[in-house]
Order: sequence, then C-alpha cells, then structure tokens
Amino acid sequence: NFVPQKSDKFTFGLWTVGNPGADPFGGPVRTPVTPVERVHKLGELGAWGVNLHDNDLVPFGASAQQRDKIVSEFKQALTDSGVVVPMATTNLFSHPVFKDGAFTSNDPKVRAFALRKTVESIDLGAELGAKIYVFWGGREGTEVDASKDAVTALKRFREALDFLSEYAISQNYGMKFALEPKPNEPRGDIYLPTVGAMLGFISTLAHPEMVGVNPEYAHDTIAGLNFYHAVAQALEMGKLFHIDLNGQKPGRFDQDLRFGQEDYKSNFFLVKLLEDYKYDGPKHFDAHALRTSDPADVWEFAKGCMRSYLILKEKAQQFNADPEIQALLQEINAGDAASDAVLSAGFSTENLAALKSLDLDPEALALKPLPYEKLDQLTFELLLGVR
Ligand code: GLT
Ligand code: MN
Ligand code: MN
Ligand code: MN
Repeated sequence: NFVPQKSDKFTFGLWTVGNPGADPFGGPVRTPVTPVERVHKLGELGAWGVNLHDNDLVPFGASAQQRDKIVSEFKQALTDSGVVVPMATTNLFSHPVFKDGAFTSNDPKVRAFALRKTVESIDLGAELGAKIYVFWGGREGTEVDASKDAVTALKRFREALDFLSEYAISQNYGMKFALEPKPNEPRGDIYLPTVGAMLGFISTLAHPEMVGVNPEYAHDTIAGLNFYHAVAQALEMGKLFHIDLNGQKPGRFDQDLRFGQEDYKSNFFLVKLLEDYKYDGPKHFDAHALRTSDPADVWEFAKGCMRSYLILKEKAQQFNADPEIQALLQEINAGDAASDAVLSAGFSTENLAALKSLDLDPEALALKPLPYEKLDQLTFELLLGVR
C-alpha cells in the first residue's frame, strides 16, 4: 500500500534530495551524494523523474569538455535507473552577477548574460528530454523601490520570455514554459508575487499558449494565501503545467518542508483537486530534509513526500465515496431547474424576461440550512482515520 508507481509521476529536484542543510545562520551539515547517485536512489524509491537547474549538474563556468563528460555520465544514470527528466530550469540566483536580478536587472549586460545562460540551459534541458521549462524569478525584485522602475522591470521580463519562447520554437523543442511565483525571499519583494499575477502577465506574452504556471505550496502559504484556490484557478484556465508540492507554515521564511508536514487539511483539498480534475503533469516535491537530518533521513524525507501524497489520494477517494458526506454535499448543492436554466443560458431578451419572472424569495432562501460545521467535522474525522 502507498507504494509509488511511475504512473504517479512523482519527481524531485536534484537540488532537493541534494540539499546539504545550509541556512542563513549556518553552513552545510551533510555532504550530498553525486547527481548520478541521487538519480539511482530516486529510481529505487519509485520516483518517475528528476528535475534540475543547469548548475545542479554542470558547475558554473565548466568548460564545454567538462560539461559533455558530466552530461553523458548523467544520461547513462538516467538510462540505467529508468528515471526521466520532465523539467529543467536555470540558476539565475546564486552567482553574484545576479545579485540585483537577471532578466530585470538594470544592467543590459547582466540581462544579456542571463538570457544567454538560459538559452544554453534550455539546450541542456532539451538534450535530457525535458518538455517543461520553469522560470522562478528568485532575484527579480527589490528591497529599494527607488532602484528600479517596476513597469520597466515587467517589460524586461516579457522581453526575455518572448525571446526564449521564439528560441524554443525555432529549435522545435516542443517545450512549454511554467512561471513560478513567490512573494519574497531571497528578495524583499519579488515581481509577480502570486499565481494570479502570473496568469495575468502570461496573457501579455507573444506566445501565451506555451506558457503556464508552476505554483508552489510554500510560496502562497508564506503570504497567507489559499493555495488550493490558486491552483484551482490555474487548472480551470488550462494553465497548470507543473506543480511544486511541499510543506510550509504561514508567515515564516521559506521552509520547503516535506509534503504533508504542515496543514493536512489544505494538503488534502489540494490532492483531491489534482485527482478529481485528473491533473496529468509531474508532481514535483520542491522540498528538502530538515537540517537535523543525516543522509539516511534524507531518503526518509523523500519517501515521506510520496507516501503522504498517496495517503491523501486514498483519503480523497474515501471522501468521494462516503455516504454521509456525499448526502450532505448533495443537500448543499441541490439545484433549482428553472434558475439553473436561466443562469446557464446567457443573456438574451427572452432570458432576461425569464430571470425577472423567477419566483425568488430572499427571506426563504436565507433560511436554507448550511451544515458546514457538520461537514468540516466529518472531513476532520475522515482525515484522522476515525471514520
Ligand atoms: C529554489 C526555489 C524553488 C524553485 C526552484 C526552481 S529553485 O529552490 O526556492 O521554489 O522552484 O528554480
Ligand atoms: Mn519551487
Ligand atoms: Mn520554496
Ligand atoms: Mn525554496
């Protein structure tokens, strides 16, 4: 039970299971195993894929010869382990050159450098088979708003994305882009901080059809937003290209905890959403083990992410099959044929007349029982395994 299968499409970033446990107050606490070893172990544990930044695999500044050697060894590991690379991305945040942003830097040379690095990283992703390319604008923001014009910053970000879309199309890579919002950290404020902001921005791009979002549980939760609602909007728009699952307490620094570690109820509604609406993309765990973990515990972390998802998936099936819960939902959602017909027919002179002639008594409607206390308690009991 709860054994991950390839068909679950669980993925991890090389940077997640390779996280050495450093934080702003202390250095690394464990020596990560090599990318090749990480891939083998992920394969053993039942993960479907591994994702990477260019520099998770090829160190910044490596020669072409070094790059080719590293990449060919990595490809061999992928073949041997049966693990695929569904998503790739660029590290545009670690090197000091990006300290004031990459695509939105005021310095055109920095912007050009970021663009060229991303072109090369897209090539690497394509070579490894990635069909999704993520853009997380970690340093695209400010602490000092006098330093950058926010309108100009958006224009620069668009310029870069349009260039890169055209590039990927010109190479026939068949790639889709997924933009990942985050409100803050490492910058004081990051541009396009929410899923909704990204969705709005996408409609202004040259190739909106190839661009969607990569929402992350922790990023919305830091800001106190309802992640389930944000993901639902992206999904409803056909823009949920990728998802980053993890754990996070609201109002804190970016914790990137194991999926399922915090707020079971919101994790449950998230998993239920993905399952009920048959989200078919990768389920990426963008998280890392606690700083207190030793190397063995890192793999417990990875197993835990996948197992928690599968447990919540079973709970969603149980919820959908629970007679008492379903009866309540039916009661709450009971329709009225005449009103439904008017609401779904759209505007016309005849339908406007039909709307006006509906028998609608607000006093009576307000008395309709909404037993949400009961419903939420049943949900709680189901999740805690006492139903
Ligand atoms: C970094 C960030 C994540 C992004 C990764 C992709 S890197 O770990 O915190 O949320 O998804 O660039
Ligand atoms: Mn992420
Ligand atoms: Mn995060
Ligand atoms: Mn993070």
